[in-house]
Amino acid sequence: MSESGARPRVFSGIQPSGDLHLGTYLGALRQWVEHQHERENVFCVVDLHAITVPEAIDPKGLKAKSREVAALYFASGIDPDANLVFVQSHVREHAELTWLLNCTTPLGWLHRMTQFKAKSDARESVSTGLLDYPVLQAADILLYDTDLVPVGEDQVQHVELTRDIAQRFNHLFGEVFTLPDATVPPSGARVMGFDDPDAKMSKSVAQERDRHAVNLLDDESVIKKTVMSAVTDSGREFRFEHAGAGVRNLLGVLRSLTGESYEALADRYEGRGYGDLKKDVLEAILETVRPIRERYEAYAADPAELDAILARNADRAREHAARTLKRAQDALGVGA
Ligand code: ATP
Ligand code: LTN
Repeated sequence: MSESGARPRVFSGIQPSGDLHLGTYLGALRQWVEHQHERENVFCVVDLHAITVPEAIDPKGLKAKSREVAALYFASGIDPDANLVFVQSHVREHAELTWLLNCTTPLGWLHRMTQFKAKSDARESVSTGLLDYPVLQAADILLYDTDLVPVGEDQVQHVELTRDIAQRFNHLFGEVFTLPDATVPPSGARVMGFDDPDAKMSKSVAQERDRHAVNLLDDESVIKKTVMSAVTDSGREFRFEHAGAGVRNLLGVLRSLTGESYEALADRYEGRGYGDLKKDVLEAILETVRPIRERYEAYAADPAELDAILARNADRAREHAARTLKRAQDALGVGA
């Protein structure tokens, strides 16, 4: 449990590597918001993770993107007075603990990460940072004595690796780190691409393909085109277990947005066409993103205020991070 003993401590983050989409909202942001007042939360914009791929390195654009992602955290309902929200690179301790953990983590563990395999297979040349990415993620989590890490399904392996890294360190050098657990939402943990329901909806793919994702800041006309052109088969099956991947994805999104069960949805659409399902998915998405977009505009209109909030929070985060880093340094015999 966290230092206070009362509320579990939470850490999670999203990379400023593109536009936040429905998958990021349902898999991560919404569960952060739902439980924010029961927990002590640290929500980070993980820009050091973003630069593990060269296309994210953009001196002017990346800082703006980090601000945009922070504003979207608040616009999605994260209360700025009740949570710590900051940009990862503003707290140097993240990079520094990563080095210490690099030196105590077996290289073979990193080669087993499925996300590294997927991302590196798609590239001719890969940075050292891309392989080391899960160690930076472990540093993020461990610096704040985190109990819970709310993420989508694709990140569970990284959180399990974080536990292994912490356990090994504690075993070899003394009890320094709290062991975290991943939490995955009951629905929406894996939203698939609307243009390719066999692959996870992803920010990077969305940059290349127009109809892949619904982005939280897309215009309504764009969202309409994306949802109405979602790939389905030509059948009429609405029972989740029997439907094709595209229809299962639409049913999953609708269930996640409305809270209705798959049985209720199958009954409702029986004898109807997939066009009706798409219209309802569209309506549910628009109702969700409209208020987010409105609140986002308010934050975007005052970048100086946003920067001030992020700077204050980074100062507070640094205090906690520095204490943990000191414990790790002392355990290894480095540092002043
Ligand atoms: P990239 O394509 O740049 O790797 P991404 O779209 O996968 O990005 P991340 O920043 O890696 O997004 O993920 C942020 C959070 O959102 C993580 O907790 C992740 O598990 C969750 N998430 C991302 N995509 C989805 C998805 N399609 N369905 C459910 N959760 C998702
Ligand atoms: N790797 C994660 C982003 C991330 C993260 C974290 C999530 C970086 N550090 C710590 C949870 C906890 C991703 O790509 N979604």
